Amino acid sequence: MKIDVLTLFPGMFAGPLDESIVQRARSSGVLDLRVHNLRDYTEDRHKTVDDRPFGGGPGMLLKPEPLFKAVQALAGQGTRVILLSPAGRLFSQGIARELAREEHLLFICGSYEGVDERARASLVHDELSIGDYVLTNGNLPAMVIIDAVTRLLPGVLGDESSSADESFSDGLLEYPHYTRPADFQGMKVPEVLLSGHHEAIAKWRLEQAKRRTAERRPDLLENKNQAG
Ligand code: 4HQ
Repeated sequence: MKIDVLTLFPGMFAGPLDESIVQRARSSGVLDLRVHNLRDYTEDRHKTVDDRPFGGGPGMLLKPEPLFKAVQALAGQGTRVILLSPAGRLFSQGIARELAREEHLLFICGSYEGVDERARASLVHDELSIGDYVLTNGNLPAMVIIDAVTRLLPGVLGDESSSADESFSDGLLEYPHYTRPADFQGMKVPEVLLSGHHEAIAKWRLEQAKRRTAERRPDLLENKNQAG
């Protein structure tokens, strides 16, 4: 998969996407990730990317010209252009699965108050939000989505940690996990997990996952068939 990112702060992406599983996906060639500075697509002497809103009001907006130029340069036929915005569809595991099937994603990370409406309407296929709170820009949301999508790409996760166990408990919260020692300061690991009885273990885990979900996130049980 190819992912391009358009941002005013390319430095924010060094670190989170240079470590761990995402880095492995990149070195193995499964993910081709490129971060671009929107300022490189300006044509004026001052490299202006933002301006004040017509009609007044607080903050600044990303100007249309650099956005049009950048998207024209970076997007092709098979590109899905995504804008990060609190006004977007709420990102979910289902959307992560959808995006993992695309060949090319282009993320536009807005800053300040957002982007000029003409750029949004003409260039953007999909607006996504990572939650109902206000961040300083779209960089962290883009990184969150890239992370969630990358781990779904074929060959990125090993067999052990992969989707098999995830689909078994699809839409449920995780069951409780234990590692050694079997007795830590008198706190014991549930007997069934030490039994070697795989069927009983699977049954116990599913029950625990359902109980936790009912207690903590009953909304997940109600939406189970729609959301995924
Ligand atoms: N912002 N989910 C404002 C977000 C956000 C979110 C990104 C802040 C866009 C202009 N994006 N800028 N929450 O709060 O995606």
